[in-house]
Amino acid sequence: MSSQTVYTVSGMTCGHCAASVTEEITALGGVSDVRVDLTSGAVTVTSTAALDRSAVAAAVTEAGYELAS
Ligand SMILES: [Cu+2]
Repeated sequence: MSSQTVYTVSGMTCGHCAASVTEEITALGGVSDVRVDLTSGAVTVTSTAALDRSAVAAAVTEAGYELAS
């Protein structure tokens, strides 16, 4: 069973930003898909189990951006 969560990430402006965030979140265990909408900052993460929000926040910070909501 997979779960899907939409996060909002602030500070992303281009495809490179999106790629950085995608790479860091993908590195979290159990993540099967990451989709970034640059216009809204929405990051849709599909994972095999519910993710720890603080782990996602840390991954986003690692990429150089901030989890907004
Ligand atoms: Cu960028």
